[in-house]
Amino acid sequence: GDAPVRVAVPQAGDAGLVLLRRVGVVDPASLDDYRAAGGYAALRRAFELGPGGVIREVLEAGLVGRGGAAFPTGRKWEATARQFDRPHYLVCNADESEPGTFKDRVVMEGDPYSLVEAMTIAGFATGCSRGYLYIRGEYPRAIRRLEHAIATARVRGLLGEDILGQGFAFDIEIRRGAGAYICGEETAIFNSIEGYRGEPRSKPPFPVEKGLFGKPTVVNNVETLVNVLPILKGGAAAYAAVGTGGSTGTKLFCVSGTVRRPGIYELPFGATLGELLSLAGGATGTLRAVLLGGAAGAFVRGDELDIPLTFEGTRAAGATLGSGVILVLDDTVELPPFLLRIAEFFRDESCGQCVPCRVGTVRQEEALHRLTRRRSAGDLVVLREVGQAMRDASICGLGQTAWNAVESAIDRLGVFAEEAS
Ligand code: L3W
Ligand code: SF4
Repeated sequence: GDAPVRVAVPQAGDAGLVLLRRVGVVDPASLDDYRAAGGYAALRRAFELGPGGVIREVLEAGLVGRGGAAFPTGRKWEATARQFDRPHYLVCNADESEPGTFKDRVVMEGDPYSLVEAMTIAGFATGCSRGYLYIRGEYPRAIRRLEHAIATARVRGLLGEDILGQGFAFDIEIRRGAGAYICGEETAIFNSIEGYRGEPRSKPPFPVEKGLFGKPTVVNNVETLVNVLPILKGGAAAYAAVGTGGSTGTKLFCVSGTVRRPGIYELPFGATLGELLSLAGGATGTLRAVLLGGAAGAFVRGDELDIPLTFEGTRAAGATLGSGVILVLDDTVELPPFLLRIAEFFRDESCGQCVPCRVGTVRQEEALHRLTRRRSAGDLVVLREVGQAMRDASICGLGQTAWNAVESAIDRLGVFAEEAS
């Protein structure tokens, strides 16, 4: 809908804020405000460094993708930049559809020029003259603000044929999604932009070699791209000094569920789950569990609050940071219907292209339906076998992760435990 997202930033106005520092402070419609608050200094720095220098900074900063998979951004940029096949394309993945994820929306609504500037830098570094901003259609306010920002940047010489008189040509086109979760998968975006059904393609080849229109393509999430601004402004070393060795910089966390102060929190990587929950005021009742990483993620128990919120820390704890979802469940939440809702979501959003996922998501939902009514050890076996088949044999991340949350609820939270005996 068009309702504003509440941004709960306890340290608003703090020097600690990096990505959200302008959100709620500048007028998102004003390019002058954006420039007065440091906007376009990073693009100027990019022109000084040259494309290779920008990629080096991004590599040295240790930036990894914020869409959930944490792939090194600099490696992706380097791999695209060196492709001889032309043209190269840039795609910004703003199809923010992971349940419980609303961070990119806050950036796009509150600081739209930051994304325009960051996309321009990414295009410059990787040899693209055209960028597509693929945004979910359910974000009308973000779309309006980005349209305005792109049009203004064009008029002011910050997009177009000769950006800032540097001889670099780049422009951005907005494409809206139409409500399908699968269109957040990078190769489904390509099909959607090209006018085909939003179905994922098999990888490899990776987009860096054959992406949009079969050409070398960089695909980055909104949050990933805006991180390039502080990297260029402060330098890679200063950026990498924040966070941990494996997860540098700050992260936007989407805190929701039965929690006192839901919203977006920006913290350096390395804070623990417990520290973030304290900032958010704690669970409204007695904490039962937290779903980390969204519907494709995993549950952790209420007594596992010392998990560090880093990619490596959550992985070591058998969970995932994903796109930064922290969905809090207190003891008033009944878990079986919650799991059923997740299973319905995946069944509904499966594109149906491959059998393990098309059939597996239906079987998973059916088994959960039966388990919520009458517990049976046989249905737990069905769930596990179907889940493993989806994980091993699905084409894309949707099918591969559709069993993660259910599995963790069974193994970690002991849901349906009495039937396992
Ligand atoms: C070049 C190679 N590029 C991989 C690229 C690849 C892609 C990126 C990650 O997302 C995740 C899942 C959930 N040469 C490469 C290469 N790449 N190897 O790196 O690739 P991949 O395949 O690991 O993941 P993915 O399919 O892009 C799946 C997470 O998404 N998820 C979903 C979140 C949804 C949102 C949202 O709504 N905004 O983010 C939920 O957690 O964790 O790991 O670009 O091309 N050798
Ligand atoms: Fe489609 Fe599911 Fe196969 Fe992905 S795993 S291609 S969503 S059917």
